[in-house]
Amino acid sequence: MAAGRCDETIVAVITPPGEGGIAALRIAGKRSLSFLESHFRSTSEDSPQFKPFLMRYGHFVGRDGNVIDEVMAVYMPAGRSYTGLPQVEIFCHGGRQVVQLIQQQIVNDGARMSEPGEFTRLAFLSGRIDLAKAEAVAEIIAANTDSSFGAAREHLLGAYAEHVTVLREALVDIAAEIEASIDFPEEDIDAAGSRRLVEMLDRTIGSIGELVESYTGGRIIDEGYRIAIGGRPNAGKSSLFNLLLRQERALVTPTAGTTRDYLSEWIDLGGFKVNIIDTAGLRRGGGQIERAGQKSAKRIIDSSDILLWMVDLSKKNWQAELKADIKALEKTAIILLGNKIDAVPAGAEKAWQADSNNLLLTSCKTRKGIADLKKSLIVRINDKMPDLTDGLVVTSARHKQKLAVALKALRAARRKMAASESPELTAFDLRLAIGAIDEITGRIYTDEILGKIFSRFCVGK
Ligand SMILES: Nc1nc2c(ncn2[C@@H]2O[C@H](COP(=O)(O)OP(=O)(O)OP(=O)(O)O)[C@@H](O)[C@H]2O)c(=O)[nH]1
Ligand SMILES: [Mg+2]
Repeated sequence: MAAGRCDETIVAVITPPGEGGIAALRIAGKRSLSFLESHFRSTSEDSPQFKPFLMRYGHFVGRDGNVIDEVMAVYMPAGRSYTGLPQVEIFCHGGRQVVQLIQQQIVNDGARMSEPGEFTRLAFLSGRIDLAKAEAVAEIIAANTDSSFGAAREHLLGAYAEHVTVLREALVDIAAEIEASIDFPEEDIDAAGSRRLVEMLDRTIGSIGELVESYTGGRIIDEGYRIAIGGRPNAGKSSLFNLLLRQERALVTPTAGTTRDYLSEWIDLGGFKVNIIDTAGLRRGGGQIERAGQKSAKRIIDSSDILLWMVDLSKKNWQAELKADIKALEKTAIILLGNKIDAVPAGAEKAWQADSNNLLLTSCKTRKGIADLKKSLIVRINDKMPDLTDGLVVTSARHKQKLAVALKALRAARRKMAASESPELTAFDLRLAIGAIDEITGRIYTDEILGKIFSRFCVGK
């Protein structure tokens, strides 16, 4: 696909599938304007030619001479379009058939249907945007909470890429000075000079370290905060799941062992994307299906950001059960919920309150404690968040990995400088770090990297 890309003209519908007021198609490549002009008929008498960026109204006419739809169309010249190539956009009525017919005409003329993310890939390859910004385009399309939108917007506006570029320049400066001392040993770096280099390197290591750390929150923004609901059968897990979802999603019955498989749903909690998973109740015994459900429940609990462990306070032996369960769970991020508080005699919960500070009393029946639980979850998520206002949060696992590689190399360089090892070795580590950073902005890339990134896009972006 890479070969011949420059000569091809590609087309895609850039609005979502289905019916809508308006749909849009984009054509990019050398022949885009001629494709448009061969189908466009102005309904007034003005010139048949398109001027850049001037939206025109007219008819889109098929090869057979029949009008397909009334459209608005615009032409953007090379270097001044989204892709950087000559580009055309056609706005027609948002009917499935209309859109398909227009697209088919352009394909019949010789255009190829675009692949997912191909327009943005072209924008990157034509040098119009860097790779971090291309990824931010995918992020902003996928953003459906306050926090993910905020981070994506800052990435798109470029504060993050700029910060990374500044860090890269600092490293290039340091490397250049060290390399000069290799090439011209008579210009050896003096004591003051090497102190200055070490300080610069320390500052850069600090900044990259902060970026790596911001990924704890960044991952939550991108992938969502994972909340697992666990507990013995019949504790009220599915009831809580439904309450948090505000819909009767999971089956709730008085029979222990109702939930066999796990259920996973997404909600917006305080502007954060949250993944809530209702699991099968954990207990010894049960049938084959129940045991399989419990196995997956353990896995979900282990990989969650927080476990809500529900305890049925109306059960006589809950204290002994809880003690044994906590020991077996080996999970530290946990909130204990003493549930069914409506069904126990007043004062009976005292034993519970003495236990620990990570606990709440709830009733899924009367909704007591549910608002407090939500508040405490939001506080916990916020605690993991870096400062989102400056946009310097790493939300991409790919970037985090490259930054970690850079950080490791820089720490090695720092050790070598401190030990006055040969400058060749230090310079080598610095170049490694610069290379890792270049993969973030796309200064260095392979088709494989691009393939991975752009396959996450939708067709038409
Ligand atoms: N009185 C009272 N009953 C509750 C409360 N929460 C849940 N229940 C009841 O307890 C029973 C079990 O509730 P579920 O939500 O199905 O419990 P579960 O933990 O999902 O159970 P399994 O899926 O079988 O592990 C149902 O009859 C619920 O109506 C509560 O706060 N108070
Ligand atoms: Mg259940």
